[in-house]
Amino acid sequence: MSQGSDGKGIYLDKIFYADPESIDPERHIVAKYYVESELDLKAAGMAIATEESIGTWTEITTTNEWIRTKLPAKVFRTEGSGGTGFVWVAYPIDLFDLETSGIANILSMVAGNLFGLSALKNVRLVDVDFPKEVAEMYPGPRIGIEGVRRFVGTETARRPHLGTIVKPKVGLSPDQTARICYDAAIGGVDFIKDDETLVNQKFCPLEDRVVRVMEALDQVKSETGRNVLFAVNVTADPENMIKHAETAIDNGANTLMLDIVILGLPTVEWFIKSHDFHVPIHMHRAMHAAFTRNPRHGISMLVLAKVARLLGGDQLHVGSGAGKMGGEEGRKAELSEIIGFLRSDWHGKRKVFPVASGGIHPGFVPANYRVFGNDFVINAGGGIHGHPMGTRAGAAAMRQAIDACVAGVPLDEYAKNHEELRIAIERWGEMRLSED
Ligand code: CAP
Ligand code: MG
Repeated sequence: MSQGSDGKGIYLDKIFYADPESIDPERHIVAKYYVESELDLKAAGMAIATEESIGTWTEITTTNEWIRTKLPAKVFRTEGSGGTGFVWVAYPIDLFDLETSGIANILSMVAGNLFGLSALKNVRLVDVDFPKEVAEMYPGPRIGIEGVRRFVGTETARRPHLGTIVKPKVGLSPDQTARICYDAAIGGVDFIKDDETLVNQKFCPLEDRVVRVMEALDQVKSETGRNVLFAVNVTADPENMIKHAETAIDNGANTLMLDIVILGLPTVEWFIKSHDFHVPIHMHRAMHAAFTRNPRHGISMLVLAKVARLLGGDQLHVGSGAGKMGGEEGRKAELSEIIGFLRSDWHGKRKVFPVASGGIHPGFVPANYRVFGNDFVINAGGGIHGHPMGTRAGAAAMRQAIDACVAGVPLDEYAKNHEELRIAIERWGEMRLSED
């Protein structure tokens, strides 16, 4: 046992270590971390367990027997060699104030001070398992994949949903926005969203925008019979967020969008738990890359996805199999794990629609389809509104690319009889897939 004399602030006590058999997964939140340290893995894990439960850098004279026996987090498993690898830390449920501090209190421990510990050169929270007792405190998605599909009418023919982000992302008036939404919807999109940067700017007030866009989508419904979702971004401080959401819903909005990282997860928890607007919640993840991007440090997207599902997201941006913000080879396995999680049976919660977004155009659809399969939303902003023939043709080209994938026909083959797709491929090219 050392007591902080090494200048790294390490205090190790055997109470922060346990045999795996002694950990009851129903009585603990279990976090898996990747660490790089000069300490061996067990000690590195104990440093996390100490800091994030009852301890600090030295022994404490005020620690009583109950605290020492009931509340320490414990390392119970390591994998790797030297100081590099994975450690599993179990946090007893009794540590947490689940009723009145919820996700804030959980994150303050499993994802708190540990990222700054000098003893750890790098540390990444890669996964978290919540026991039933914690999961039951959260609604999970109220609508889920099936509810969204029911609204759009794709429960049986389970093709991917096509989404768009109105572009330019900011600067358009409500009328201009509505016209673009009409064209996109007529062209074949199922889902339209505000950009994460658009809320209630003077050039495009939220109320007017919702009124105009919903009129346009009603028009589409009367012409085609199709229901199209429009996600209104209500991201703001809590007071304004509620005002924006009520205004949106009162004017017919059928989806609400939250920038969940920017808002902070406890705000998302409060918003969803205390208000049921009876519409899907679309979760944008802007700012996530500040902590998800470095594979050796930070917090994984899988962890964010687990929390987002607990809190009640119906659709969540997860990155793409190919596009401007995804598709790196090393990240494919991680992406598949996240997609698998969102669509798995989990604590009885509804399933979340994974959303691929960022720099997507028709030429990238097959690469994304290969990773996601049928149950996902594929978004294109520039890849629709930048089509040389305009938004309507851009949406049609994306739908044709999706239809080609579902039919198992190569894109260039399908493009021979589909002009919009052919022109999109001429404009932006096509990503050829390897045979694996
Ligand atoms: C896509 C997008 C999204 C990003 C977010 C944008 O537009 O709306 O914010 O996809 O990325 O403004 O860039 P484009 P992620 O289709 O025009 O690129 O889903 O990876 O968090
Ligand atoms: Mg955006």
